[in-house]
Amino acid sequence: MDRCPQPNCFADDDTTCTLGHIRLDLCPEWKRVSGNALATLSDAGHILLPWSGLAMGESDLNFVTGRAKPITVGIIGAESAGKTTILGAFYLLMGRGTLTTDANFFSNSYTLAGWEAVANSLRWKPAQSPRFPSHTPSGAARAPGMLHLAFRRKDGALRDILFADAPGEWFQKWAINEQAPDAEGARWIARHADVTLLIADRQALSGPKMGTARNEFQLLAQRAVAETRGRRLALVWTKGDVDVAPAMEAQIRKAVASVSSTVPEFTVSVYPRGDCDAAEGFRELFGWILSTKRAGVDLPTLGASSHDPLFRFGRR
Ligand SMILES: Nc1nc2c(ncn2[C@@H]2O[C@H](COP(=O)(O)OP(=O)(O)O)[C@@H](O)[C@H]2O)c(=O)[nH]1
Ligand SMILES: [Mg+2]
Repeated sequence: MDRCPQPNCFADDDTTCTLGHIRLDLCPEWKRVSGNALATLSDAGHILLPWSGLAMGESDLNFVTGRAKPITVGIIGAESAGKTTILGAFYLLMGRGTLTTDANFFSNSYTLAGWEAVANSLRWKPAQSPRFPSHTPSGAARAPGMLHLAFRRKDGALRDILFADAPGEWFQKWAINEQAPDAEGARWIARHADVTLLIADRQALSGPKMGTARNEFQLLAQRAVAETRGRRLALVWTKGDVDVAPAMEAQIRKAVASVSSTVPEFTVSVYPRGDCDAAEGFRELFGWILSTKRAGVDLPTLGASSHDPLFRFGRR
């Protein structure tokens, strides 16, 4: 079958059935259109979940956005720059209870299966050392897969965070041509990200193709910086265990400096460096992400203006 007729159903892409059926052969809608008439009352006892736990697409976001507007984190970087590894490391540290301090407790996640898929290969298992996550495929999907985490602060307030993990190919196309038809996902991230992590891959910036890697980073930084327009941006060096020439580091910093001279910098690595625990870099980065505050809406006092709200607030 080509498409489930339910609006916003992506079951035929092996992702989320909008009615919550994990097994498609139990979905009455699916059976109806696929000509299998056996679907009926026998399914009534099944408990349905409205989501699958896998990474979310744009139309699943109402589970999260109905509660409060989440903070969306866009991870922008070239292919194999270490983007998915950052997410896997966050999840493993969270599982050990060491990602955040007492000021922010893990509360819930709508995408635990998605997190597992990312982090599973990074785990130590009996008779097998960890591997890196498999390549994030660009495939046919046009929007990024979103991973969700929610934290509760000491004062009881909840904070939802969405991480957009996208394949590097999208960003490379977007850096060259902002309007590239197959860079829709990169444009989505640039438009929605409250926090942008711009990834500088130390391995690429010191390897045999370091010149190309630098040029690509400069293009990507230029585009990302132009799009941030006052939103938070950090420079994140991945593969911190790899040495990079100081002159190259300076060129990378210069490429992001046009936004402000105080772009925060973080270095992460899955290997320990000197006395420094490998987890520390990831914790620092996560702490910075969690410190993001939503700009409050500044409501004018009543009677201050008789204009239509459109002229007071504009339209965003
Ligand atoms: N040396 C080193 N290599 C890393 C590190 N993190 C990731 N890598 C390498 O980078 C590759 C790509 O990582 P991945 O997270 O899939 O990159 P993505 O394409 O940006 O999501 C991995 O397969 C590893 O070989 C690190 O901390 N140190
Ligand atoms: Mg990836």
